[in-house]
Amino acid sequence: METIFTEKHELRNARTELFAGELVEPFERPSRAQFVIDRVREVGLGAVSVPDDYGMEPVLAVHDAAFVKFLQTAWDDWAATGAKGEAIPTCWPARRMSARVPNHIDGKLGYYALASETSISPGTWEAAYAAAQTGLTGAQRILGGARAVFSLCRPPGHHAAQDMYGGYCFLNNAAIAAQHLREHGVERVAILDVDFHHGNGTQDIFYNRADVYFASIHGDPMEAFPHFLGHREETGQGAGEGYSVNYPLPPGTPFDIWRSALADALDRISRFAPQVLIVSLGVDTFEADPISFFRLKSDDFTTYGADIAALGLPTLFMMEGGYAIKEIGENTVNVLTGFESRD
Ligand code: Q9C
Ligand code: ZN
Repeated sequence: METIFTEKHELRNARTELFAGELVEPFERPSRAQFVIDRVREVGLGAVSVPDDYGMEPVLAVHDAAFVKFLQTAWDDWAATGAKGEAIPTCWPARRMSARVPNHIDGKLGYYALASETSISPGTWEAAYAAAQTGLTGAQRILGGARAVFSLCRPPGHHAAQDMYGGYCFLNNAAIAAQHLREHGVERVAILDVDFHHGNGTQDIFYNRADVYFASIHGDPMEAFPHFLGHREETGQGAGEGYSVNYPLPPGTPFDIWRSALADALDRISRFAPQVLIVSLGVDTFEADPISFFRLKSDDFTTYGADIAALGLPTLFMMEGGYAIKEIGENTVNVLTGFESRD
């Protein structure tokens, strides 16, 4: 399996994350991608290639133009205020307030952020753009006939919506890849989100569409981030009714329960009959993940990689979360080698 990867991810290197009332070193840090690419090379997964550049058009096919402009200029606007730290929102358009986009960067941050843990730092836009191109290049390989590709995207994307960033995400890499596939002759795309957290951004982007199926297995939002989306009742809207499915699971969920949810999701995806499957691959379901509460062990990742391969679909794996840094390489690559063992 080919891996798409660029060192430009290192441009996303925030110094701060607001966590438990303190500014800490971000969980979503450059060494994550380094451990994953090291493991890809160690097991000899396949060629490692740098992404091609598809420009802004595929990004703007998913994201709001003013939101993208905000991401491009946020750091400079913030720095121009003389702020000493990184850009963190401190106010939001809460219930019954105006939906107008403010001029001042403090107002813009609150307007476009869905959470406050994700500090904007210099280089954030450049890294987010490179991650989107990493996903697009993977999608292009699938269009060229590849059975499976791994886009090692960083920063991740599944919390980013059409006009929102947060949860360590800025551009929705999986949604951008899915839309690109749709615009290049692929009629039906399924996105399977196995990250511990609900893929709120991806679900929102495709919620009223019947051409992109979305399935997510995640910590119950009553107990876990992003808290405000990912309930079982969310199944799509309008033309998209029946084209989203959610499996919120409780704290302490072990692999056998998680795997039953996966089996149901794979069954529904199979009945949707997509031409391509995108896997939003977060390995924060691992038992030792520092911010999550499922109990998957390293071997379980191999097992479910094979489960996914049994669908027999061209499959684009895209990196999302996973914060047990020491094991992130093994766990991620186990999914990919598990897939290939059944392929
Ligand atoms: N107390 C991804 O995995 N904060 N994003 C969690 C826990 C945000 C995760 C707080 C977690 C974002 C891509
Ligand atoms: Zn996650």
